[in-house]
Amino acid sequence: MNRELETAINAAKEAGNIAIQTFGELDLAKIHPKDYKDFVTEVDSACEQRIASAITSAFPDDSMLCEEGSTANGTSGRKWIVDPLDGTLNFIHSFPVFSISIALCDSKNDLVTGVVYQPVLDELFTAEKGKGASLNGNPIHVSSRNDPEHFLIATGIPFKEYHYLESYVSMLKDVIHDSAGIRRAGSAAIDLAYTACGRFDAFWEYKLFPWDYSAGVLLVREAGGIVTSFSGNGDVSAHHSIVAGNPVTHPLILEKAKKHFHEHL
Ligand code: 2AM
Ligand code: CA
Repeated sequence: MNRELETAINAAKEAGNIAIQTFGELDLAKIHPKDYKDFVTEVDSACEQRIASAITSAFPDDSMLCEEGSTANGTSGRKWIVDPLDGTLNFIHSFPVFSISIALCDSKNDLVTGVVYQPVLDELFTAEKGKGASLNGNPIHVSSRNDPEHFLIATGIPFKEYHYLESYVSMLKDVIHDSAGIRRAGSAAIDLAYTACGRFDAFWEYKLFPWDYSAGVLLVREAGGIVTSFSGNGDVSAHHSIVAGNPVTHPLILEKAKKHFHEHL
């Protein structure tokens, strides 16, 4: 294991421990509105501080982008992308689905390291470019399901921007017909990690941020899956839209994304 992955794992576990200590007992005073229907808690900030200081002390020349505003402008050309708590609304409501997501891009902007940690289950998903993906040290692969009747598909439901709601609902109807069930877990990093290990057969969501998806995108790709934007581009940063799946489900969901979201792409 290289030093980058080791640093990311240690930071994610430390942040996970901070989150677990408050989970289920969060004081209302510690929740602050960030934006319309978007919240940040003092736990998000404490996790972010811990991760940011671990990364900057190990790699002082690297840049960093964190959801809650911590930044570093290093000279190495490499960039860490951090979501200290993905699934904050779940965390606030004591719904035990949230994660810590840490990714590293190299100087060519390629994802090279990804860690998603789900502290409630002590599940650590890791990936290194070209070396595969693992869950708690054991190799993982995307599902091999190829029959829509068996597909369990994850998504993120729009929660504050409504101009694409009709497109989303028509796509949802379409996917309902071609799957056994749909799940909305509330943490995109977990949706992608679960797609990487085959629990979910695919995942789609429109309008995410790099900290929500970067580590998870590497996990899915290193687990043998395919990830693109809704327009089929491997560079998902164009619309921050994600379609992830195995070699059978990805094209199926991508076709529906193109059909229903064409006016937004
Ligand atoms: P966050 O908890 O880090 O903000 C998927 O829908 C993503 O949107 C989640 O990973 C979540 O990341 C973010 N999000 C922000 N506000 C949300 C809300 N009100 N409901 C659902 N997801 C929200
Ligand atoms: Ca977050």
